[in-house]
Order: sequence, then C-alpha cells, then structure tokens
Amino acid sequence: APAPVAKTATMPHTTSVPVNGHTKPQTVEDMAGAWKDFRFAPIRESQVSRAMTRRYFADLDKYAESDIVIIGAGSCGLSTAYCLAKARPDLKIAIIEAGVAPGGGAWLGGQLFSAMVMRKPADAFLRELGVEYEDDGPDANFVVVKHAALFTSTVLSKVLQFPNVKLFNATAVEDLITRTDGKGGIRVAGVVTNWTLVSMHHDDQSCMDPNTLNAPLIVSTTGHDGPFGAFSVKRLVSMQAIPSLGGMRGLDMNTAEDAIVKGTREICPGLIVGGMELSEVDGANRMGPTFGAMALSGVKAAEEALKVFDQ
Ligand code: AHZ
Repeated sequence: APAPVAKTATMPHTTSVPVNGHTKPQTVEDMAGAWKDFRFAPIRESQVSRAMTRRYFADLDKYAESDIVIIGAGSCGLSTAYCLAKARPDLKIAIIEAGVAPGGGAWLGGQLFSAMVMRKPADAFLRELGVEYEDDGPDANFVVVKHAALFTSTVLSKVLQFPNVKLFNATAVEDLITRTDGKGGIRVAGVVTNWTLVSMHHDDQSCMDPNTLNAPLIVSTTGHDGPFGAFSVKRLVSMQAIPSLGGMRGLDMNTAEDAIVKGTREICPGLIVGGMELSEVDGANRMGPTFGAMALSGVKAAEEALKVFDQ
C-alpha cells in the first residue's frame, strides 16, 4: 500500500539516512573525498511517480474549495500572497500561474538589465522580506536591488514556505465562476482552469474541458494586456459586469505608481484587481521599470481581501 503523505518536512542536515550500508548524519562535508564508494539510496520509478502525483492530487482536492485564489504570480501576485499568507495562516490560498516559471516580468529590471528600482516608500516591503538594497541616502527617492531575481526569488521562496499556500504553475485561468446576485449583477465565485499547454491548443484540438476551483474571493493580478494579460478584466467586460476598459496609457512613472496602489480594489463583487491589470480598467499610465507599485499594490490587495473576507 502506498505510504501516506508526510505531514511535516525534515531538514536535510538533521536527517539520518543509510549511506553505503551505514547510517550516519548526512552532510555535504561527509561526502567529500568519498565518491569512489558513493551510492544513492535505491529507488523504484513508481515511488517517484507516486511521491509527486499523490501530493499534487491531494492539493487539487484540498484547494478545490479555497478561501482565496490569486491569479498570476508576478510581482504583484506574489506580494499579495506573501501578505495574505502571513496575516492569515488559517486561510487556504491558491495561486494559479499560467507560466511554468512564476515571477511574471520581475526577473529583470527594465529592458534586459539586472537591477530593480523601487521608489520609496516601497523599500519598507524589501525590509519586510529581508532583501538587501542600495540606498543613496535620506535624500534619494528610490532604492536599488542589485538583481531583480533577488527580489523575485526571495518573495517566491517565502510564499512557497507558507503551509497555507499552494502554487499551481503551468496552469491558466480560462474563465471565472460567476453567480447572479439576484439584482441583475454577478458575483465572482471561483476560477476555471486548464493546463496552460491545453489552453494554448483550443484552436487545433477538440473541446478539452477545464477544471474548477471555488473560492469566495479572487485576487486577479494578470498584468497588462497581452497574450495572457488583463485576463479577468477583459472577461468582466465580455460578461457585461463592467461596461468597458479604460486601456493602459503611456508611461509616466510619477502618476502611474500612485494610481495603481491607490486604485487596488474590489472592482466586482468577489474580484479584487491589483498590479498592471488595473491599469487596463482605470486607464492608468504605465510606470515602466519601477516595481514599488507592484509590491505595494500587493500589500493593498491583501488588505482589501481581508476586509472583504472579514465582513
Ligand atoms: O503569466 C502571467 C504572469 O506571470 C500570469 N497570468 C496572466 N494571465 C493569466 C491567466 N491565468 C494564470 N489567465 C496568468 N496566470 O500573471 C502574471 C502577471 O505578472 P506581470 O509581471 O505581467 O504583472 P504584474 O502586474 O504583477 O507586474 C507588472 C510589472 C510591470 S509592467 C510595467 C510596464 O509595462 O510599464 N511596469 C511594471 C513594473
């Protein structure tokens, strides 16, 4: 019979496992110079398969009823997830990310440059995460993280370590679950998902029906319009839940970042929108390569979500 899924993780450096017939503390230092007799512990392929699939399907089962679903794991979605998971360990938070690699556009600063600029006061979020940055002093209006990937990998790793968060990557939200509110309006009540590779082939394969996750609250952070971007707000327009989109405007860092943070809100019952997806609703400017608004829009999205959730 398959072994039950372990409830708690054991840190590798405290594990005692049999190595070369001897049980001894397993450290990297122990291995040095001992490669001639080196052997991995034996395995059968089906054990690997079951170790992965049992957990994945247990997660699908658990998160089929989530408390909050975050669509998109870019800089805004990950910041939202961090704040929500930290504030409310009792909530089940699912993140659905279309890409194989979470992080959206936050692996680089601007163009193909490494450094990531965050305007003050978003440096507070970097201190919260423990991400180091360069600050040119009290008169400087922004701080610089030496590589965007340092910010993104840190927030991602912290989010993934929360026991109440599950990231389903390579999975696209294809539609929203909606309910009528009895007064001619709708309430968003979950998401309709599919493997992203399946979503990309609806034009050349016969109907491949999706899966669903129910949740009383969705936070959509799918970025500005593009092949996958602005997903939820475009769907709200086609369902006539909101009249039209304002369309993202040209670049103006000063107006754009304030507008995105302040505008982060529940735009339709059950659906909060944050990050650059919001620029498509409100007709806000883009900010280009400054990421403070994405982090703080995440902070505000989490605050708005908890307000709704606590009602
Ligand atoms: O893959 C997308 C990306 O990782 C994901 N996504 C989009 N549609 C999805 C769908 N289902 C699941 N239907 C989906 N996932 O959402 C993520 C969006 O990340 P992003 O980095 O594009 O958006 P953001 O709002 O978090 O950050 C925007 C960063 C920008 S854009 C910009 C400018 O153009 O001026 N400036 C900044 C700082």
